[in-house]
Amino acid sequence: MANILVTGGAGFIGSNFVHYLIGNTDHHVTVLDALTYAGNLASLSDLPEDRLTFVKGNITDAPLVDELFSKADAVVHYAAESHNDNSLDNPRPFLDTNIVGTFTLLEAARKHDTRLHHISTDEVYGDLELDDPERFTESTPYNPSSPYSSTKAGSDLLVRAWVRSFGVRATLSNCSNNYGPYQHVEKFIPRQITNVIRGIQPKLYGAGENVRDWIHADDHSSAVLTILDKGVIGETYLIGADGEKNNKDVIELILQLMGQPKDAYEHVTDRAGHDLRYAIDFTKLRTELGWTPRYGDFEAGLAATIQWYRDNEAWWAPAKDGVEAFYAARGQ
Ligand code: NAD
Ligand code: TDX
Repeated sequence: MANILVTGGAGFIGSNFVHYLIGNTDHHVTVLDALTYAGNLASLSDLPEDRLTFVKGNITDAPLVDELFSKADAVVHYAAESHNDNSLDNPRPFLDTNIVGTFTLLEAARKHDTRLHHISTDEVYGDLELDDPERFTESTPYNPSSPYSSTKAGSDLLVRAWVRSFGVRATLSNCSNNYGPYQHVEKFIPRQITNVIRGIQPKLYGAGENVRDWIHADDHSSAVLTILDKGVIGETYLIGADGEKNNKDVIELILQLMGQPKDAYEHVTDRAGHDLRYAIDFTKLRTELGWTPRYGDFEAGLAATIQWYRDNEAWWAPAKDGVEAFYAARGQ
């Protein structure tokens, strides 16, 4: 049994990973999370207390990070400011958390020789044309578009530099768009599901041709655990599940699964600098570490996610009005 420190474990993907770790290993989990607007302790409330220690704190707090690293066998780093639209509104917290926060963890990993896995995104590679036959691979050049993705790219480069310069034992992964339970209502899929539940028209940015490569959060978790167990230090692994879909098709599928006419949505102001298409080639993870995704059926996964939001209104309702007011002020 090991003590795994999970930063950002009260957020969307982090909390799914904590559930996955507790359900599939005998590790003890320590969560370090600042409980920003995006963190929610209720996402961890059904877990056994003897398996989980929660620490409310900031990843930029060097003494706290140092103390937690001294007691951790491995660290998985999810904590981030994660929403592109927020980064267009107020970039500063993205630099503080994503850049300075990652730097703070790297210094602690260096001091304690702690195994670290850094979670990142396919957005560091920029975007692809709709008809481009290529997909992102581990050797695609970095070309981020937004304040969010540029700070994630910066954090990745810090990790690579600390591996090379100081011998820090780190791996990296860059994953495509996740969906599943516990995702904040600011994000595309939960926003539209909760709009329908509330009787608000779903909102599609621009024409909705933009393509995202969807993966279930549990598949992301199993891939991260595989990399933590078998990944080669210093290596980057792309995580995806062959889930490319355009936003218009996803919104229509949500409406159909929720018993609404499939055109019952509105087009709103497009995102500034909106990336057109992301697509992941995860051959390296499949062939070198033997990982494969288990959630092949997007429609079934989406239906289960819709049911989760129907069953857990108390989890998302407190954030809903504020999120819609933020978007309304932006014409979105
Ligand atoms: P999220 O916004 O839902 O959760 C982020 C969590 O980090 C929250 O619990 C928040 O309280 C915490 N946090 C933020 N700043 C902190 C700080 N300074 N100190 C401590 N805790 C802090 O994000 P998410 O969607 O779960 O994303 C998690 C990670 O996965 C991020 O690194 C993100 O870049 C990456 N990622 C996300 C996706 C996706 O589709 N959501 C895809 C690929 C990669
Ligand atoms: O109301 C909306 N309408 C809409 O059309 C919202 C909120 C979004 N969109 C579009 C924008 C994107 O093309 O849907 C797509 C998905 O949007 P988001 O959920 O904001 O995700 P995205 O910007 O693709 O980034 C996500 O995946 C990669 C995560 O938020 C990032 O943290 C991750 O790195």
